[in-house]
Amino acid sequence: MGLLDGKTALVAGVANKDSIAWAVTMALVREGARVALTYQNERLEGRVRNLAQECDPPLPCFQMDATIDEDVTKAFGAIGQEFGGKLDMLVHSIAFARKEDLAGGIVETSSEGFKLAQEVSAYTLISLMRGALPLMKAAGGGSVVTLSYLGGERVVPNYNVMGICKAALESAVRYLAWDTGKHNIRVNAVSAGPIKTLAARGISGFTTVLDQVAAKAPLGRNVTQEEVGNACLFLLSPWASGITGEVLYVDAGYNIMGM
Ligand code: NAD
Ligand code: 0WE
Repeated sequence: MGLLDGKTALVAGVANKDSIAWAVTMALVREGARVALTYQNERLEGRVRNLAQECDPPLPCFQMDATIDEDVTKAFGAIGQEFGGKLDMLVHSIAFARKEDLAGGIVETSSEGFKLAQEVSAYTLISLMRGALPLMKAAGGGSVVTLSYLGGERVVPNYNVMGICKAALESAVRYLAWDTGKHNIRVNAVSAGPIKTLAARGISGFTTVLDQVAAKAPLGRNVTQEEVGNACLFLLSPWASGITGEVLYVDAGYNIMGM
């Protein structure tokens, strides 16, 4: 008996086995959910399909660049087919900014770099929810989770334009929660502590960020993808039926500290 037996989920944002989205997928599968994955492009297809094949039964995978409306429409069409027109859960685990915008002065941020980061990292939550809405209405409701980071509300040096994106994302969570609550859809964010994933590998000084958290957090360590996955599972599950528009910290307690 799983917590999510018979429920359906779409997870967007798996790049490899280190992805937070993959840890969420594993938690959902463990609890009996039927999970479909979307991958950004052909470059990631092989890796994502290999991971999906390791599951029993293998997970269906669909290509979707979340910034391309046609991809989103097609992917949700395919997911509707796969799951009999109903979707209970959606996971948005997508972010991107140009590398040059994740270092140096925020004053130097170009309009193009800003727009790109906002479109990919914040607007896509809205696009994906638009795609999911008819399927969640058909299911009688749903639950949506996105991934955020403390840099959206406090200054984390070099997080820069991504911090502004996460502030927009967390605000979008509240507005979307308000907008879709009437359909029994809940929308929440998990604010994760730093984790060494593909998205973190490109960042110089990331090891310093990890060490700072381990030194200052109440738990005296960093968090794992699995811990973030389990918190997402909770918010997606009926145990969180009274929670919407919320940001839940999974950061070993780091955010509570004043020094
Ligand atoms: P990751 O690189 O594994 O995941 C990022 C994903 O975004 C990739 O799968 C990539 O394909 C996808 N993506 C980017 N642009 C896309 C587009 N146009 N269309 C579709 N997909 C696109 O790294 P991750 O650390 O697992 O990141 C997942 C989420 O977690 C991000 O929102 C990130 O900001 C957030 N987060 C990460 C950390 C961390 O320290 N790793 C901490 C807090 C929050
Ligand atoms: O959200 C993120 C990182 C997202 C990200 C990562 C990259 C690296 C490769 C977005 N765009 C890109 N673009 C690339 O070209 N995190 C929460 C992880 C992260 O990134 C930081 C952090 C933390 C934590 C950057 C500076 C300081 C701390």
